[in-house]
Amino acid sequence: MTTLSDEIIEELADYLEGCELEAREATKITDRYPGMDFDDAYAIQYAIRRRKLARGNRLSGLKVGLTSRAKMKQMGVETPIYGFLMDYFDRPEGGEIETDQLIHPKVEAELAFVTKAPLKGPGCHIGNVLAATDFVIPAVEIIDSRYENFRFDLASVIADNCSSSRYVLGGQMADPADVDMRSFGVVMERNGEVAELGAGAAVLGHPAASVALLANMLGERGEEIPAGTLVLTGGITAAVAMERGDCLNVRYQGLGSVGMRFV
Ligand code: OOG
Ligand code: MG
Repeated sequence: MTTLSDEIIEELADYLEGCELEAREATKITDRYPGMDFDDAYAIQYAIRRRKLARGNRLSGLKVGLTSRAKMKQMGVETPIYGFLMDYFDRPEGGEIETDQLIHPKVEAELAFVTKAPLKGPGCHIGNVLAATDFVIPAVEIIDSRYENFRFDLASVIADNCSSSRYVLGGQMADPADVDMRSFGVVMERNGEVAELGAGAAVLGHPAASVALLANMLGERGEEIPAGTLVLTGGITAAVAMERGDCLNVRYQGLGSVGMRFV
């Protein structure tokens, strides 16, 4: 049940999306509406999604965030959240990320799943996810909270589409049966130096658990993960801040690497 009126939800969606599109910092929306709840927050996020679809942008996937202890600790928020990805977030492997379109980007190494059958909660588990997975593929998510210094509470970040801004897929896709996703190692190098490293188990014990959680959270709204959906399962390590001129290279055990340059 939302506590905010439809009018205020649309106004906040307009405000946060405007900040995204113009790379402007936003003030935390819970400062103005301290009583808002998670239903309000997702209502704002879905309003932003509808605005983009109405403008002709296409949905390109879904993401789950705050799924690893490293991320939860870094952000001071302990509950996994989900958001959406749009076609214009997509950047090519080995390409450039334009920093003047962003406020203060950070990068996350993630394992992405692409489904071949719908997944619907409640009751969705890792087994259902693996059976419905077409392939997994390495991903880097570029997050860019619209809030000053990435300082937010859960409701504010959910409304801000979980800081989503860009993503890069790359490396090699793989059959889920061929990847030991718990011991799957990632090494993030910024300008040739190791910045963070971790293993897949950091994500809820197993990255597929993140997809199951998403199916179960969507199930509460009567929604499902359709076949053919790209799902980013969440940063394995803490996120790393990038500036103009920085190069990123992430190595994914057995699945190649993903690189990009911030210009
Ligand atoms: C929220 C988004 C978190 C992840 O992978 O954990 C996220 C944030 O930290 O700004 O995308
Ligand atoms: Mg992420």
